[in-house]
Amino acid sequence: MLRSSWRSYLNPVTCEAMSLRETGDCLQKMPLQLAFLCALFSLLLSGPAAAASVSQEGFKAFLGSFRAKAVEKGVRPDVYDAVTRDLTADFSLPDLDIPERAGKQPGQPEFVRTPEQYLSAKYLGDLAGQGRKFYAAHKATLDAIEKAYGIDLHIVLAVWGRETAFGTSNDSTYNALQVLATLSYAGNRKDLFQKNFIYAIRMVQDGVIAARDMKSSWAGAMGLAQFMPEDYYLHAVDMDGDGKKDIWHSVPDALASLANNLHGIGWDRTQPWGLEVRVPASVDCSLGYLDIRKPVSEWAAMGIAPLKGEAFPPETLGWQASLLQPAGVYGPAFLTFQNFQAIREYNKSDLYALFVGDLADRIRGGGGFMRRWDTIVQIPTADVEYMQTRLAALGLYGDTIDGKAGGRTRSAAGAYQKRAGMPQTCWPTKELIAHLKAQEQNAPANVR
Ligand SMILES: [Ca+2]
Repeated sequence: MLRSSWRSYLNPVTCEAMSLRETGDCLQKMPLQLAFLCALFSLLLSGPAAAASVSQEGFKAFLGSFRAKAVEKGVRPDVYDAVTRDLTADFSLPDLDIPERAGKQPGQPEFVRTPEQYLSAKYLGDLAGQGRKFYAAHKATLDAIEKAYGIDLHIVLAVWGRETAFGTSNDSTYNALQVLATLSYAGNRKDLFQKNFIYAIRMVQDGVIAARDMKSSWAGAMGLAQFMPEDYYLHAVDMDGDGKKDIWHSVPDALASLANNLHGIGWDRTQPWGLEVRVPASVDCSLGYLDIRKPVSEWAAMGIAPLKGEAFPPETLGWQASLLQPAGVYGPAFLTFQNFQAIREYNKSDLYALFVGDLADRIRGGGGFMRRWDTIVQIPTADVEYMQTRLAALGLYGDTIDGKAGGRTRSAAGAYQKRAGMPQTCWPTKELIAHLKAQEQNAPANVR
């Protein structure tokens, strides 16, 4: 889906668990191999040649050469010229592909947020309170939206709460045209931003909004629902009937646009997103990965049981479910169903989907996790990357080296622990890192 591809557009490089509002944190880090390649590249180019890579003059030249492409996509030449005449590049933006910066990467954060921090019970509780008030204030609109788009309005509200705290914190301090033009010229994902730069100019041309009023996030996301210009053309709707699709000021328009965007994600109204469960120590935690799906009855046969109630309700036994342990054995565990996958279609992150699912439950009056998070001794990001690199070398891990303990990483850690006869945690621990280091020392050269 276009939306999810945007939401998670950086995931292959750096960020497994991230929404638009979190990209700033995430972008501070760059994979070691990439940083190394960039540094090597800079060295090869040696000095002045590399340093001349981006400039305001270069930006102007880019705008000149990009004109034909924009016109080919339906932008009128006079509109293009008017919009770009006084544009300057903003080289202070994150995520720019600038060789000068490669040698001076600020480095990665030493630690990433733990699941407990990401899923802060206090923040979720506060947002749920806002969400309930919001629901009461806009009940008629929300009911109409639910009817029109067939998506659970609590999920729509929860996504909105997650993205912008119900429109109260959307960080729109930039101008969309300036940031999209800059990222089109010097960003790490030029294709994505060039497409949206053209859509942004189209918005001016179509009279949607004046160029000076196109306030956005640093990445060009606009309005109450933080839509990219392309999202606007694909999903924006006029819910309040004033003839305009106003995602900036109209709550009904913004909410309906979001619901329209979520419409295609495959929500099953007969199922919850998941259930919190207890997992006996005998269960191999490396099975706790989204791609491993089994009927609830099979999980139950392993001794997994719901935390609320004695046993799984009979109607759930045939549902396909995945085991999710966001902090390995050190915190709450869940069986997740199809709707969890649906939320991940919007943003491919387990923690994001868990946040949205729980927030929706809390707005509905339930939610919250029963099992507490254990205190986790945080492993530095560099050590998690080392672990991922070693697990990859050992054939246990095939995903990005990103220093984050995502589902594949946790599962691979558990698989290694099982193979090594260690207690399974499915979470990076000092003991696991030490074991991997010793293993590397002792291994024959061909498996290092
Ligand atoms: Ca409207």
